[in-house]
Amino acid sequence: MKFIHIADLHLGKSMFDYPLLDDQKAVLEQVLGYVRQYGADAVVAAGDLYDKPVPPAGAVTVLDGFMTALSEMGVPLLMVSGNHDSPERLDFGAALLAGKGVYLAGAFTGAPRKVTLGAAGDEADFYLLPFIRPGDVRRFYPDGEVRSYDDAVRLVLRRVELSGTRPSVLVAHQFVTAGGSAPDAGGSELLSIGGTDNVDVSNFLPFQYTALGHIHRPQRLTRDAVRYAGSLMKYSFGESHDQKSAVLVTLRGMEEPDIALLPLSAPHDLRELRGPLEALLSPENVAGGSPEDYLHITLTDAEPVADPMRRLREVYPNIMRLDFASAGSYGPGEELSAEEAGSRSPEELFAGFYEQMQGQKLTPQEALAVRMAMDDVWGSPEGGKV
Ligand SMILES: [Mn+2]
Repeated sequence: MKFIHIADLHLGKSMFDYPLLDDQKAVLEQVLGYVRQYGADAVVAAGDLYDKPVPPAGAVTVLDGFMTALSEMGVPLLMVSGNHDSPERLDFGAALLAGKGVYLAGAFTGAPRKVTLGAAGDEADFYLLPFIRPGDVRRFYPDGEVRSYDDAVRLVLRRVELSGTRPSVLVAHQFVTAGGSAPDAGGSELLSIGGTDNVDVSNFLPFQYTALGHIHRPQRLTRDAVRYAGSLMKYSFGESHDQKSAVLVTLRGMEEPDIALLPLSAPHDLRELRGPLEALLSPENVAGGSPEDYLHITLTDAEPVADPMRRLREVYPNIMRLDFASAGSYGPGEELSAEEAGSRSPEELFAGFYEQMQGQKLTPQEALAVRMAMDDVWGSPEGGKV
C-alpha cells in the first residue's frame, strides 16, 4: 500500500492581489502525474484545502476537478478540514462521495473517521481527524478533562482502537511540537500567539504514519513517519528558498514506512531579487528563474530612481512587492537618551535622522529647505516645541 500525502492547498489564495489559482491547479496536476507514475493507491490531503471558509467559485471548481480526476482513476482521496476551512461546508455530499472513493472529514463527530483501504493482505486503516479545538472535543466528552489542544487530541486518540495487525495512518491538522520545541514555520500560516494550541508529537506514537497539515514548511517531527507535507506552493517570501513537495509513503506492515519526497513546483516561482535598478533591468544579470516569476524586488540604489515600478514591470510583469534598501539600511545610527534628544535642536535631530536613512549628510541647501519647512509648520525660528 502506497499513498501520496499533501497538505495546505489553500485553493483560492491570493498574494498581493495576485490570484494563485492557475498555479495551484498546475501543481495539483503534478500530483496527479505522480499518482500515475508511482501507481499510488490513495491520496491524502491534510487540511486547509481552501484558503477561506467560503472559497471563491474557481477554487471549488479546481478541487472538484482534482476529486473527479482521482475518482476516474479509481484512486481514493482522503481529506480533513484545516483551520482555514469551514467544516460543515466541506462535508457537503460527504456520504455520497464516499461511494466514489472520496472520504471527507469536515466537522468533528466525536472520533476520527476510519477508512480501511487496500487489497486483501495489504490493507491499511486511515483515521481522519479534522482540525479540532478543545471546545469541539468537550462537547462530546463533558466528563473528560480537556483544557488544552493537547488534552483534546490525546483524549480522542486514546479512544481509537488500532487493529494491531494492519498499519494505521493518522491524518490531522494541528500545531505539533516535539517536547516543547516548535516546528519550523514558513511564515504564511495562521498561528496562534504563544503556542497555546500545541499538541505533542508523542500522541502519534501508535501510528505507523502521521500525515500532518498546518505548518507550510515540509518537515519531519522526531521520526520520518510523522511529518508535515508542507504547503502546495510557496505562500510567503519567507518560503522562497523552500522546496515544496508531496510525500510518497510506502507502508511496510507494522514496520516504519518508506518515505520519498516528490518535488512540487508552480509555473511561477516565488523569488526575491536585490540590486540596483539598472542591473536588474537586464534580466541576464539575474541568475535563475523566469522573468515571469512572482517577485519581491529590493532596490539598493543610493540615489532616488525615477518610476522604478513601471520600468521594472516592463521586464518583470509579476512584481508582487518592491522595497528600497536605502530606507533605514545604514544601521541603527547613534542611540540618544530622551535627555540627550531633548538637548538638541529639531534641525540637529533631523540631520541625524537623514544621515542614518540616506547614508550621507544634508547639503547646505537641503538643510536650508528643512529649516524653511520647520518655520512654515511652527511659525517662528524659535519654534520646535510641539
Ligand atoms: Mn495552512
